[in-house]
This record gives sequence, structure tokens and C-alpha cells, in this order.
Amino acid sequence: MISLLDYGAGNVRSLRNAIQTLGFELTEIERPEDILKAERLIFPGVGAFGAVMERLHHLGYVEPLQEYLAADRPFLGICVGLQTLFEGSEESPGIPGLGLIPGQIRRFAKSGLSVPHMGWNSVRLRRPSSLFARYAGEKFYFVHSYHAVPSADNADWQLALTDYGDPFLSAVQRGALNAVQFHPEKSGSAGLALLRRFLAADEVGRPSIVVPPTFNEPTRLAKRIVACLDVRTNDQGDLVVTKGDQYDVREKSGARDVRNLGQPVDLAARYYDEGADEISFLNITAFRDFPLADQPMLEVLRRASERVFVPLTIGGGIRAFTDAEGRHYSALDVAHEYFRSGADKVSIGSEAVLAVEDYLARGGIKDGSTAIEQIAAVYGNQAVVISIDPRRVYVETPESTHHAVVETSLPGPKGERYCWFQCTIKGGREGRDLDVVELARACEDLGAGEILLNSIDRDGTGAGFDLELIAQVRAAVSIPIIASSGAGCVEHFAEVFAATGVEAALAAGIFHRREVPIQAVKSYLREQGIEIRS
Ligand code: 1PR
Repeated sequence: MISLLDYGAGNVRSLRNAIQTLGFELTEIERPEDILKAERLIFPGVGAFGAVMERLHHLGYVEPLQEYLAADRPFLGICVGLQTLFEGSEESPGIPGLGLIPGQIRRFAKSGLSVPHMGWNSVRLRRPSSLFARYAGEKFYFVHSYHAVPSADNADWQLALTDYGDPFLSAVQRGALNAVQFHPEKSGSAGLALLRRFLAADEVGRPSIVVPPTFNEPTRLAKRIVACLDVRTNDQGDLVVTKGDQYDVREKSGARDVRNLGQPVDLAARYYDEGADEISFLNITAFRDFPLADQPMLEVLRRASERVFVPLTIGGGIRAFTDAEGRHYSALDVAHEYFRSGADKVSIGSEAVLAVEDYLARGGIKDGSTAIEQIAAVYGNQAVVISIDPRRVYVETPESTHHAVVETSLPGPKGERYCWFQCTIKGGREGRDLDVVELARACEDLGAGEILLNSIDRDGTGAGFDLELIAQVRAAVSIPIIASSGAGCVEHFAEVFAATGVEAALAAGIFHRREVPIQAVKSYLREQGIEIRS
């Protein structure tokens, strides 16, 4: 019997699903006394260090947890579940951790690396282990801004290191206590295999097969390939995956039906099987409807999280709303429903633009009122993605606009040599007096953890990513960026990584129509010497 310590934060549905998929029974810790009854305890940490510790104290879990750990009983900590084993964290000064492992948790230094460390990286084993497979190059999904620092004081705990800037502790182990910084439940087949090894270890949680240490080269973060599913209800009332050309999702002729490219859950499961590193659902008409009334979308997430063990992002309609009965829901309430249904991240489009306009009108002061701040405070920065839907606006000279321009190699209709990228809302229907640089910088300041950068001009064209747009935003912020819109062939992916240094690239149409398989993209990138997850 496996016991899960769910203290009410973040997406633990995927972990439950992963354990059940592996054929193990799961029970929930509901009272402090349940902890000492556990045969094998899993502690998934999601959210800020201080918030997790406060919650553990509030629930009366700290003492039994310390007693359980001191008794050397089988334990697996995940992410913040590893960090709380240490003495404290820069993330939450003054709040002590469980104090089992000597050392502090530190923020990644900003040495030109984007923070959070988000994506697939591998581990270097420091000593023999049963948790990991023999294949040293396997990659796991990490998402964190803070990390455990290896030191002489915690040498006997160090199981594995991962490199991102400086090396950090990606796995610790002593006796039956194991903890990993990455998310095995989001790490595809490598993560499921690791979970199985922990769950199936002998009764004291010790390994049967021991893998020797690996003293290999520094590990490398892989570029991510993201499959995106634009979802909406068609005219017949069915929820379908659709795909537009420059955001027009209707057929060009006949009755102009909404294009139907398949069923959301089936397509997501197919992309998982084909090796997508992440999957995004965009509920593209949610700006008109209240998403919590949109039960099918929540159901799509619940079912997808039973079959997909890589990160799932959901976007569309993340904003405050008052329903017909006058009941008010905050953007955080909406996000909460999505997280509980299986999302790992939410992406915010229109609401981010409006929030940034208010923020700039206040003189760039943060007052805690925005959806970005509220969701990031509870679920962490990494859980908040900003989806930007920009369109080119050409100008003759840089001086003719107050917006950040680029000199473009693709002149405008009247031969204009400059353009700026205008933010839009409501799926491109309304342009605003805000450019992508202003939006991206403000969202980073408000606490967003990642940017999904679309291009209305390139969407569905297959003409390649808009490198000028992407390079402009990449230079403006240090959070990870997913380049989106326009992928037409494998070369476009290599081009966007080489030219802009973004962390991830997304495609929709070529994957839906089976024109370019995900594995063809990955093989090509590997040939080009670009780090990817196999
Ligand atoms: O404004 O918070 O409710 O969020 C709405 C979300 O829906 C936003 O993320 C917005 O990008 C998305 N959206 C709204 N309308 C459309 C539409 O297509 N009519 N889809 C839409 C945006 C763009 C991409 C697409 C890439 C790759 N889809 O995500 O998947 O362009 O396509 P390609 O590889 O085929 O070129 P809110």
C-alpha cells in the first residue's frame, strides 16, 4: 500500500494516475496519524517552500513526518518534497525546513540562463543506486527556480547531480529515504520506470538491482518539442481539435465549418506516445464563455492526465468571472479547477494583456491584484505561462512609433523596413496599444514563469517561425520561451533554436496532419548536435 501525502497544492492527480497506471494501490494521508501507518510514503512538493512548510505545520504533519523519516522507512520526496528535507531556503527566508539534510536551498544565479530550470535534463550518479536505470543518458522533467547545493556537509546524502550553471543535487538518498528534484510522474517512460523501482523495492525500500555510478560529462538541458491542440466546440456542439490559418479555424469554402482535426484526448495520447516533451491545450473560445461552465474541457484534462505523463498546459479563459447567479470566481479559482483536473501549468492570454495595461498605468507597481501574481503565489511561477498573440505593425521609421521596433528583412506592404509586434486579445480579434516587449517584461516582473510566443502572421502558414519576433522577446526577458506558429519542416526547428536560443518550439498543423512526425524533428535536431530527449 502506497500512501500519498497530498496537502492540497498543485497537480497531484498525475502522480496518482502514474501510480495507478503502474498497478499499485494508493491511499491518501488524511490525518497526522496516517503518516506513521504508511508502508511507503510519497511526498510530492508543489509550490513555494514556505507555503509547503506552513501547510505541513498547519495540518500537524511535521512531527510524524520527522518521526517516519528518522525511522528509515521507505520514502520518496519529489521536487519541493526534496527541498523541505533541508534546513531552509532562500525562497522563504526565516522558515525552517525539516532539517534532516544539512544545507540550504538556493536560487539559480542568473548567469545568462533562463530561470526556472524548466525541461528535460539528465543525472550524474555519485554512487551505486537502485532508483535509476543503467542507461545514463535518460532524461527527466525538471521545473524549479531553487536548488539544493552539494557540500561536504551533505556528502553522504548525495545520490545524483545535474548541471544547470553550477551542479545541483538532483537526487538524495540514505537508507530507505529517497528524494528527487525532478518530477517522475511527468518524465514519460523514464519517470514511470523510476517510480516502479521505488514502489517495487523490497520492504525496507532498498534496491534489488544496483546501478554503478556515472562520472560522465556535465548534463545538458534538452530543447523541448511541444505539441499544441487548439480546442473548441464546433457548430454541431462537439469538442474538437481545430487548427487555423492566421487564427481563422473555419474551412475556406462550403458552409465554413470549424475544421475538425480529431478528438482532444486521443490526439494528446498519440503525441505522448510519439515523444512530445509537453502538450498544450488551448481552449480558444473561452474568452466568450465561462470556462468552469465548460465541463467538457475539464473532463478532457482529467482523461488526458490518465494517459499522458509529460507536462500538460491548459489555456483559455483564465480570468475573473461573475456567473448568471451573481457568484464571483477569481482567476485563481478558475486556475485551481484546471490544476485539480490535471494541468501542470495554465496559460493566460487576453487577461495578461489587460493586466499589464493596468500595471503600466500604475507606473509599473505590483499590487498583488493580477491573475499572474495570484496564481504564481499559490502554485509557483513555473505554473504560469503567458500566451502572446502578436501581429506585425509596419512603420517607416523607428521614430514614428513609441513601441519597440525591429528592422525587418521582410518589408511591409509599402516597403516599410521596420515593424513592431502588437499584442492582441480575444484570439487576435482586438489589437491593443501594447507591444510584445512591454508585455513580456511586465509579465516577468509580475511573476510569470514562461512565455508561449505565437505569431498571428505565421500561424498555419508553414513558412517557419518569426525569428525577428522571437529574438526580440528572447532578448527582453530571462524566463523560458516557447516559440510557436509557422513550423513547416524539421529545419525550422533547428533554425529557431540556433537563431534565437529559445528553450522550446511548438507546432500544431504539421503534427495534426501527420506531415512531419515528432520523431523526425527530434532525429534532425540530434543530427544537428542540438540536445533533445530521445
Ligand atoms: O485569451 O486567455 O482566453 O486564451 C485564449 C488562447 O487561445 C490563447 O492562448 C490564444 O493563443 C488561443 N487562441 C485564440 N484564438 C485562436 C485561434 O486560432 N483562432 N489559437 C487561438 C492560437 C495558436 C497556436 C498554434 C500555433 C502553431 N493558436 O497555439 O497552435 O500558431 O500552429 P502551426 O504550427 O499550425 O503554425 P485567453
